[in-house]
Amino acid sequence: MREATLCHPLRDDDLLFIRKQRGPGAGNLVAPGGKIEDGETPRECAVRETREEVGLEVRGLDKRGELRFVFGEEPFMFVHVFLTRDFVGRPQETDEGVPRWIDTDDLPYEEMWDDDRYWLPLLLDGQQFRGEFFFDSDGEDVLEYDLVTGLDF
Ligand code: 8DG
Repeated sequence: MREATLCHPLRDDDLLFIRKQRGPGAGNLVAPGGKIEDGETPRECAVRETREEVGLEVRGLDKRGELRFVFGEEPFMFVHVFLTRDFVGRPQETDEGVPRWIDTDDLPYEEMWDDDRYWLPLLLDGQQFRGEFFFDSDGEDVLEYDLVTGLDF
């Protein structure tokens, strides 16, 4: 299964998102992140993708989650989820899109992947989690999921 990362910068009560421009999930609001390259650790990937996609230099990362996605019968992606409050720079527009800080009390889940509504509240609540999400074969809707908390990454 392909492995990828998500890196959620948190500034006071705001999380940083960009609107994904291409590929699966295009049009969704997502955190910076992407596929892990050969020889790269998940943390290195999260730092690189955040630099490339929004121009922030991440200094410290908290690993908060591991998510496994299945589309129909097909494994789609395994994603390491990080949170960071420790970064320098200002988010900048890149080819990946226009970055946007969004108040965590008012997150527009309807503009995100269908699974995010289940685990983003755990991330914001300081929890660590592992989840498995079974989507329809188009990768549009979550049909079933299993989410456990109380982990220590
Ligand atoms: P590319 O060079 O292949 O175009 O892009 P990349 O940036 O390396 O990879 P990508 O296709 O954008 O990587 C997938 C990203 O999408 C990765 O950050 C993980 C994220 N992602 C999923 N599924 C879900 C999901 O259900 N929710 C959220 N929030 N993010 C997801 O793959």
